[in-house]
Amino acid sequence: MGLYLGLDSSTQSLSAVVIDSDAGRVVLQEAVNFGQDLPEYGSPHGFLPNPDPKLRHANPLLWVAALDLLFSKLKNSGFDFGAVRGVSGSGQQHGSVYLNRRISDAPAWSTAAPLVDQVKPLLSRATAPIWMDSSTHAECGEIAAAVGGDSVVVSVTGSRAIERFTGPQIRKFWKTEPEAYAKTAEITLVSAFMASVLTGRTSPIDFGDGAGMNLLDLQSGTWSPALLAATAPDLAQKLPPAVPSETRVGELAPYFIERYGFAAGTPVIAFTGDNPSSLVGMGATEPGCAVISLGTSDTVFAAMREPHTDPRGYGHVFGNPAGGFMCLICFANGSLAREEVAKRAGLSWPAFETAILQQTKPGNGESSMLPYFYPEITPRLLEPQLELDGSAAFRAFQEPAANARAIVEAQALSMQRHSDWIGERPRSLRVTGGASKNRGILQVLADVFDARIETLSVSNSAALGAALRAAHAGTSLSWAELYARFVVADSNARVESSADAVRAYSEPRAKFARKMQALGV
Ligand code: XUL
Repeated sequence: MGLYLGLDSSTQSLSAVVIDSDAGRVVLQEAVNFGQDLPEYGSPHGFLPNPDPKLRHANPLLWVAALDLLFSKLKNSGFDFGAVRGVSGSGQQHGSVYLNRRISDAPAWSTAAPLVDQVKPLLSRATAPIWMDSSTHAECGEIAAAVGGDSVVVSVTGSRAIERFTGPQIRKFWKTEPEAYAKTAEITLVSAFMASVLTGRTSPIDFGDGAGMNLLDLQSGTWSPALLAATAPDLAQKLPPAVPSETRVGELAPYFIERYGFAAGTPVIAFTGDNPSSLVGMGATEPGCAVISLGTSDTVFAAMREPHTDPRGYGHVFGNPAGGFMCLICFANGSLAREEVAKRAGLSWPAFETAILQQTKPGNGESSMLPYFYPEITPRLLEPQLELDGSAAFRAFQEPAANARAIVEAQALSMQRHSDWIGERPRSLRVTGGASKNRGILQVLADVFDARIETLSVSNSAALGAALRAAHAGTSLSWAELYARFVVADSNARVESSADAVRAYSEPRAKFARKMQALGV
């Protein structure tokens, strides 16, 4: 039996998926929800509440505590860690962790104390800026100016200087806390941090997640000296090396073997970003298949034939964990914005689905919404922009069904508009993430994109992708063989577009485009 464990450390939870590569079976799925299961960290949505919507940091110790909690849950349920042949994982992208010692130089984890108590003294910065942070506008401008403009940043790193990306965040840390920066021996990503904790050694950063830092030269696969210099002093010494995603970065530390019963020598494959990992989990590492992931952030991504960049400057090019590149567009107003509408309109989640499917029509009459409850990444809006067009009741969130449809239509129109540069019009889209269970949302996506929507039987595609990456490294199975076993379309959840509905979106699409033009984005 060949069991492979995939972990996904995302914004709101840490999940595990275990697959049996021989039997072609998902053996278990388990998760720890940061807000519900670890309330002592005061992070109901996984990050530290801050009245300034531009500031979004998380406590990295929460992620470490979640790892022990998740493994304890699995152990208590009788799971045999000794049968696991390999581990890999993914993390929310761009977030960075700052350590006063390289993890490789820290004492080996002792089984006498919880992991979190041993990691705490290693932090040179108590909090980690995460992908939702948009407080580094000035630093983005400084970095771009230092290297000759945003066009240079795009051509080297695949993205222009972006507020949530790690380089601008590192620069802000250096500018605002120079002493703490000087004491920092290691700066790593959430993904590589989790791999480092598991191996007890500094883990390299993979090309998939490393490309989300504004520091990696995509062509050479090494840190760009010009961008390092433009970001902060002595940065080269503080970053782990960048490596291909299939790299074996070490083996599980004795702590995990003694405490949970993993086999000695269990290999750990480089962790990557949650989106690159989802590309694998959705079986989409070959061009021609686009994915929409509906999570805390909504993302649209696809493998790329040739790396090319978004002329509007919002999209990104990352490493594809199976080799080559992928493109990605990220929307910050994803599930938290949908939840906000549900809350303001007084709708339960099932009612939100019924509202779209049964109580409203494509195009939503005259009711529409600019859906930016929070600063937005795509289009780049540093201030929230919430605007409702329609009756007074609609504007006051007192037409719950129309309010629900309005946010979902606005999100879908935005996804379509801002993914047009990918250049391939997909006939079918694979949709994943928590909200992909909502058929109302799937129907709107089908009609706006005029495409068939498919969902897969495992909903945590990032953790599944991690398990598949561990299995790919540990067996002779090809990607195609692994996909045939594990990437199974849910035949009950296929949604087709309807010609009438497709037509109904031509005016809302034009109206949405006018709104974007008026905002200058
Ligand atoms: C991608 C991005 C988000 C996070 C969410 O660029 O910022 O999708 O990866 O975890």
